[in-house]
Amino acid sequence: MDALRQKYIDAIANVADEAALEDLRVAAVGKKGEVSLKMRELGKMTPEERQVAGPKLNALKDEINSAIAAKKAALADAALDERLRSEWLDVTLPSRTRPRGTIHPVSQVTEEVAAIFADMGFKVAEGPQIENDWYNFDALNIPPHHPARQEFDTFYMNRKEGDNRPPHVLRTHTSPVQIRAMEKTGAPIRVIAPGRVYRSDYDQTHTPMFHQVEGMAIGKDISMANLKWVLEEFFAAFFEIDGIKTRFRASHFPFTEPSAEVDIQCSWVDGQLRIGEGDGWMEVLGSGMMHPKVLQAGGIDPDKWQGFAFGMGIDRIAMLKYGIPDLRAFFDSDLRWLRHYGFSALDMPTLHGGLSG
Ligand code: 2NL
Repeated sequence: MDALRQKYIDAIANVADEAALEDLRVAAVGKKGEVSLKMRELGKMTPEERQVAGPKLNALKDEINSAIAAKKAALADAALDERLRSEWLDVTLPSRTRPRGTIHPVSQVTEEVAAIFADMGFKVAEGPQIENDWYNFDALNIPPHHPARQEFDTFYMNRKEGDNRPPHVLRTHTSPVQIRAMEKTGAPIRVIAPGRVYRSDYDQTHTPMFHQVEGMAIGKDISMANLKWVLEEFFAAFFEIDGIKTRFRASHFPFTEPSAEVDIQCSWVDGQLRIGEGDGWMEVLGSGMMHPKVLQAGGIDPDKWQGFAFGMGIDRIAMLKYGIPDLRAFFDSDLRWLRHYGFSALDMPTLHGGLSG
């Protein structure tokens, strides 16, 4: 029995892992283990022999079991120590930089414009970028073969061979959105329509896709005076200059009568543009009273209702406000440019919070 004891106590001490330890346990005190077999032999002994051997065998079994339990705990401790040694983490390292996007100046300015006009009761209307020629042209008092159609450098969509219907177009302005808004809600109505527009034109100051915001207000007695107040209120809020001066110059658009182009006060100092001071003027907007035919096209009776409308380039006023020199860089998706001119996603423009930080 001493030999058995020595054999297993030594083996347990020298075991390398938990699997080998379990094999040892089975070999010693498992059902058919050596100690268990010895216990079975107790039955063949005389009572006197059994009285001596029984307690000894039980003690041996207990001793082996506790040696196994102790070894098991020691192996688990060693495994944990090894993990603690090998799996370390330097909590003083700077965290990995997470890629962070920025809000494009066009998106930022669109939100600013929407916030300012919302404060004056205008809702935002949206519509398709692919239009039919009725919404893009006819409804705006630009009939087929009218020379104004050529002025817009329109992108036309392809029709199937043999399909002679007039082609769809990429909208050249957001006016069709306003026609659709008139059809949908009727008068009175106050909306702005910001969004992408397309013209086949590419040079220093033109890109084939750009952004426009149009707006209109229709009521019983809406006049040019209301137009002037709304626009001056807009420019003062947008450029954050109280009492900014505007100049209305007579002009012509097919969809408005009378029509006016609007300039804002500015000056050039050391080759730098300053908005809202000096005696220079910068053209920023086209506007007028809605042409009766256009009201009619939108399903609104021009004998009962009248209104003003205006349109301006979002990219252009973004350049003016944020001092961005090159229009074409707007659409290059250059990450350095986007990080430099972009806005934080948390920097949402609101009137009460200041338009932007
Ligand atoms: C410009 C000129 C303008 C409008 C757009 C408009 C829309 C409807 C009816 C009447 Cl539905 N007018 N829009 C009016 C005047 C000028 O834009 O130079 N935009 C950059």
